[in-house]
Amino acid sequence: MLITPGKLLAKIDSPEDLRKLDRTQLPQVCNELRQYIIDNVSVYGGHFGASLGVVELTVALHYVFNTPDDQLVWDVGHQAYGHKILTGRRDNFHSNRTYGGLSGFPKRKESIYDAFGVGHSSTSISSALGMAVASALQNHHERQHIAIIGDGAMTAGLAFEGMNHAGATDSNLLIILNDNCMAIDPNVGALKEYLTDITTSHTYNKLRDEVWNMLGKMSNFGKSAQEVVSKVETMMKTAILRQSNLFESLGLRYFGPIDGNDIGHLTEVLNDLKSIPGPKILHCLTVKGKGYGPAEKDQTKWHAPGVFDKITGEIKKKVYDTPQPPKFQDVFGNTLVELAEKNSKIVGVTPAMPSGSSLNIMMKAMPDRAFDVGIAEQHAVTFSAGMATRGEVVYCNIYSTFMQRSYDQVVHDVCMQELPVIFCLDRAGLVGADGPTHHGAYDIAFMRCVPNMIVSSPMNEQELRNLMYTAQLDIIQKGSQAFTIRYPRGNGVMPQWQTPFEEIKIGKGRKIKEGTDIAVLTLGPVGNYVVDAYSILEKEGIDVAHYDMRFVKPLDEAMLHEIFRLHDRVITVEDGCLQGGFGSAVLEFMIDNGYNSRVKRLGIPDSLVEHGEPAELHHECGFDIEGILDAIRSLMHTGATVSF
Ligand SMILES: Cc1ncc(C[n+]2csc(CCOP(=O)(O)OP(=O)(O)O)c2C)c(N)n1
Repeated sequence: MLITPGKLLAKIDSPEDLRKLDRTQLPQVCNELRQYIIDNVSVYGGHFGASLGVVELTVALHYVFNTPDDQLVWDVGHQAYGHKILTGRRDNFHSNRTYGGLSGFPKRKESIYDAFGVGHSSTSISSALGMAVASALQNHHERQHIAIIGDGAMTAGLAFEGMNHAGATDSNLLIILNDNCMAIDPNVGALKEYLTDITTSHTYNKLRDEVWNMLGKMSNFGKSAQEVVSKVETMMKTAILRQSNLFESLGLRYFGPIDGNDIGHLTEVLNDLKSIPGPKILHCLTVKGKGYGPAEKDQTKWHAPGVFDKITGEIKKKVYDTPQPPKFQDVFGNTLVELAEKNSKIVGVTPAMPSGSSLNIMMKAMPDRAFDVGIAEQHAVTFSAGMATRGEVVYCNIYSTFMQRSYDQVVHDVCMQELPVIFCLDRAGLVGADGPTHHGAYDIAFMRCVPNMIVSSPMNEQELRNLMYTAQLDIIQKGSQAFTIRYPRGNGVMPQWQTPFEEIKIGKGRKIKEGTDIAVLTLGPVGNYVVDAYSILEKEGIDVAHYDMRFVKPLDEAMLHEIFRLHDRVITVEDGCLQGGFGSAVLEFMIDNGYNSRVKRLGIPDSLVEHGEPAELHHECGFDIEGILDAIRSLMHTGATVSF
């Protein structure tokens, strides 16, 4: 479907074209950009509310600053659609997030305007500071470095580490705090309260108006810039510091709050700030979903709504005649409440993903026992560890990819202290359209090498429930090991998923199918591909044995002895990295025990897998049905035993 940009937007092939326009034309550019985002996302899907909220900021930044020489660093990057459209990617924007198309996030390989690749939050301040320091070292003192960070992303420790460093330098760094009071769900924590206080403070606002009036009068700072700055500072310091401005106390000059959806004022202010040296922060208030009614009203739902009817605001969902399997995340959310009803020690933790993880079900049912700690994965893990020391049974739910942030906390604060925290890793494996920054590729490898850690993955909803049930039984019985349960994004395979709880013996796999020709060992839902391949293999006269191993640590050694005794051809399948993953664990067992079967491992290769539909990506990596069939056929046609 052809989406036509408005008159002005159609002529903007790069920010240079934008900068040729008259200031008075900018409101129209904003309208057209907003409309183009609505037109595209309604048809092709993607992130939505965040990009609408920063339309004015995006236009103002590219209008005022000399991009790409000046460095714009978007935090998280889910709000950068307008930036992509203004920087030469307008006509290809329909391919956003599709296989072979544009990435949904800024990406260095994609454009020189994407100063830093993102996807995970709170990296913008540190990376922009690094650029600013490098520019100074290279004598590019005129270059500007701008980090655009949301109030949600600002809650992470990394953002504070960046500010702590920046405030002690004289770097040419401008932090734009895009404050819309939202993360994906409403933002949480004391910082949020602080930002609201500073926004509504009467004294502060009066002073701010005076300051901006004064700045407004100075059309060109020129040589008087220093003088103005010091006057501004004196005024700010006397009044703002009296209120102990957090950012000022970290050594950043604080400006704002201003209306970040007012393009006229924004361009003036940014222009003024260009002449003010040193690290500084501009606090902008914006509305997530700005300009599209339904998205302004229900900001969580419209964070990434999927395709929708832009006229009625109806989000289009596929309609089915028969009951469909639930999402794994909902099985997690509902099962946790069921377990917590029986065991008052059970609590839930999420770092800023209540709706993404479905912990919001428990937050609603048991608000005192479910915690959203903000975008703070490291804290989420250590906080869980602290609760575990006092006997709480903690289900800490973190997306596999974001767990990478908290690895030291897993090692140092949980496993070394023999604390039994239960980690539920959602979005494990290839996630699809979000691409490489979000694929949960590495967790099997990085979790299985840590002592005092159990690592498991359910093949279906029933196994997820039973693993969740088993994890808390294990704590009650032993209580000294962490327990990881990894499961993917999206739906399972069992419409009737609310089965009675059954304990799964830790480290026990299950043989799903006997067979004599070849053994296929799977971990997690990829096992369903193998089940779907049975009938094709049968027709081809290949008798496959299939084992759902369930645990990668501890491995089911008895089962593996049986497998290697009976089979000289073995295939392992996992939705995780091949380096150090499940297949590697099976190989280690084989070598350590003196077997020498021919083993083929299927999984994520040692290269970045880009974005696309999960089925496309599984196919690319060779572990969809077709890939598994090919591997089985080719192994059947090679000599079996390897000679060493
Ligand atoms: C480390 C990390 N944790 C969690 C996420 C998931 N996530 C994506 S956007 C988002 C909310 C960001 O809020 P904010 O920075 O305020 O931006 P807004 O969407 O409000 O514009 C979250 C939690 C992430 N991208 N990175």
